[in-house]
Amino acid sequence: MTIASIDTTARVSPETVLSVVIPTYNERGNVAELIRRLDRTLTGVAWEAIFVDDNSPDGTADALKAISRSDPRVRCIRRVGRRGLAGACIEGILSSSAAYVAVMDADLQHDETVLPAMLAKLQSGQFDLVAATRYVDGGDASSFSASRGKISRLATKITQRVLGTELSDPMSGFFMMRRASFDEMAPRLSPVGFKILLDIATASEGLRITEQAYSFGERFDGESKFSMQVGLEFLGLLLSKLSNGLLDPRFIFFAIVGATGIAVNLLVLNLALIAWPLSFQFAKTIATGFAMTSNFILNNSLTYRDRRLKGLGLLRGFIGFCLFGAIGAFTDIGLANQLYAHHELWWVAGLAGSIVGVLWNYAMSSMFIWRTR
Ligand SMILES: Nc1nc2c(ncn2[C@@H]2O[C@H](COP(=O)(O)OP(=O)(O)O)[C@@H](O)[C@H]2O)c(=O)[nH]1
Ligand SMILES: [Mg+2]
Repeated sequence: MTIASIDTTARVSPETVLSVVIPTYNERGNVAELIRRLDRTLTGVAWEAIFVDDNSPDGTADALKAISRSDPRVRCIRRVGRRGLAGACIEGILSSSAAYVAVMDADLQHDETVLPAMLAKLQSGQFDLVAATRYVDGGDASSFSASRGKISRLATKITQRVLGTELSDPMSGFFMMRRASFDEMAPRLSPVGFKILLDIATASEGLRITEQAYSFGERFDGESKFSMQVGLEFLGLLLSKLSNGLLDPRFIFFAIVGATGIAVNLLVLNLALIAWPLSFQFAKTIATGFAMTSNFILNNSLTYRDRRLKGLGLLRGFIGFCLFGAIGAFTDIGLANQLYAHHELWWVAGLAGSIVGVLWNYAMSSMFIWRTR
């Protein structure tokens, strides 16, 4: 058979105009229904659905694979060994070649019937981004539980005040934008955290934004992944934005964890001195051991949550963390001694030593332990 004899025309589909990116973690029971609804709503639009699944234990990726066998508009990027909503959205968007990309949740809380209106707004050429919002006329967030609603409104107020953003619902994860605008800002976005819209909307000046009201629905199936941790990550993003992007959210977490390490160190030292009043050195060794361990555990489950180490990797990581920590401590002490010898301002010397120590530990942890760089 010669190549010329192969008929490819049957496989040529119209160029995709809209990619809908859907991050998933344990959403097996929702994906088929979501695709059905997208199909019903997006008539006349050449669309595709890009699911980004972080290796959900419930087999979401398998369910999607089965669907995509008969529906070529559906594909799934399965990420192994990583977690994180923002990072998943970024990867999904970058994998698209359509002119417009939307991001929405898989649980059917985001009303897909507003997608055509959002697309029309972008196609008018007047806007770069359309944010779907629960808090303008026509929008509705009444399906939030009372406490979740309170948290959401409070976080919205703080965000608006701190960042000066005009978005009425900056915490939303439902939006559509021009792919070209995204490409331009992609290197500046943080893969950590839950609130990618907020990051995007504040990542570049001059982004032309408009809103689209919608009613926030009930979760169709499964459970919410909202947690204390998500709240903390959001705080990290806010602080990072406040520093004008100078401080990476990850570094902010690393520094906060470091501060809790100092508290643990002092607390355990105090207790150990009560138990062994005669040996300061022994008590201090125990205190430092505790602080190192708690720092490692917190960093593994918070700072580097998306790269969390497990099993043997966890043990290896812990040993490395302690070794680099010891080198960091030497550097800290050495530098502080030098500065103190020349300037005799104890706190300047001490602070400078600590800052270099933290930077060293952060750089080594990022490069060699959790390997984010
Ligand atoms: N890929 C990926 N998706 C996630 C992760 N965490 C949450 N999601 C998805 O993000 C969307 C929003 O999460 P959800 O639990 O509904 O948050 P809530 O609506 O704020 O309660 C859902 O589609 C989740 O499956 C994650 O770590 N990785
Ligand atoms: Mg949800």
